[in-house]
Amino acid sequence: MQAPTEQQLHEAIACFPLDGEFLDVRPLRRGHIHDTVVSRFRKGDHETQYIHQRMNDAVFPDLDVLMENIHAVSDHMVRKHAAECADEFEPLRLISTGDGARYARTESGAWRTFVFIENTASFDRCAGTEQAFAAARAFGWFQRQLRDLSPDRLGETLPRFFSSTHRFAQFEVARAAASEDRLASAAAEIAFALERREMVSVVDDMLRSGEMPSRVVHGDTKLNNILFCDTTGAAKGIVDLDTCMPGYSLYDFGDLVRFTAATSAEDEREQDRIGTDLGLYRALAEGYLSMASDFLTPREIELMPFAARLVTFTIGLRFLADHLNGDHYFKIERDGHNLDRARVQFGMVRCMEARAIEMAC
Ligand code: GN1
Ligand code: MG
Repeated sequence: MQAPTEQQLHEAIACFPLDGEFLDVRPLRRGHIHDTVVSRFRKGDHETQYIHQRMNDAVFPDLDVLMENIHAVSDHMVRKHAAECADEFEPLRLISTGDGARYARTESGAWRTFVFIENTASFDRCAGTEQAFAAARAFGWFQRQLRDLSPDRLGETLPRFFSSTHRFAQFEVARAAASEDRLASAAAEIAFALERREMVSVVDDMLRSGEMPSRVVHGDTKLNNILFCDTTGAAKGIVDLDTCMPGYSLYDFGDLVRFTAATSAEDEREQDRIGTDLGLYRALAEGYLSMASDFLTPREIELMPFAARLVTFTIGLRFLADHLNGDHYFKIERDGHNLDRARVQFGMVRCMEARAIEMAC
């Protein structure tokens, strides 16, 4: 899809009842899925910024369900925040269109708008254990706020999104249909994945038997989905509610470790930089438990290190499957980009396997 023109941006923004005089709009590079821009409005001396996103309906074919989920989560958190008068974290506020819809359909695509949380920044790499603790505490807070929102209230926007068994099956389908070239390029990663087939059913089996509770989760707990205060460095809020769906709490913890405790970028090409930092892992576990220890079950707490391996492996499988499929899902910036991403995830899994004893809580 082509980048929106200036005029298309204006048309999209005009669908939302935003107060004040429009000043400007700039692109924001964020995520692998949607197109994101930020607008500025002025009223008197006060400036407000808004996030506008053109949604990718190839990834999210049912935008109505997606936006109902996001509205349910945002609304629940905004109401709780107001009732608690707590100000450590800010909920993400969704703005309806002038007609009261959750999003706007325009000629250039489907657009939604959020209030920008001011004086904050996001980071692609973790600065140290203090930031890791704050990041995990923020996601612990997020799950805590949602612990009384029944998973039945949310639709499964992306069916079986969190299921590792499903992701393994998708990888198998991609492998069966892949070109000789792609198979050859990924031979080592394919072998790595096949050797770990057994781990993928562990959580799915526990969810089915009721041993693991189903909960509303964030579903994409990368460090760069947290907004940190520019002045104090404290975590202020969480963005990207796309994958808020019924899932299991440890998915969020595992994905957080995958990204934040990584010793390299998600798409690192230098093999010897890839790994998981144990000090960051511990800070993440402590930060998460500082908010979540009283509502997680003992079994969930015990499985935290396993979840870190499982989720990292599962997202590696998704990158690998997309490479084998010819790169249709994740945006890429170079040939072999998804294979590089898969290699990083699998390198981290290998590292965590070797340190499983040290990672136990
Ligand atoms: C995608 O677009 P982004 O970066 O927010 C993906 C996540 C993956 C992530 C890997 C809807 O998220 O599931 O973990 O890339 N989102 C979707 O970086 O598939
Ligand atoms: Mg996301």
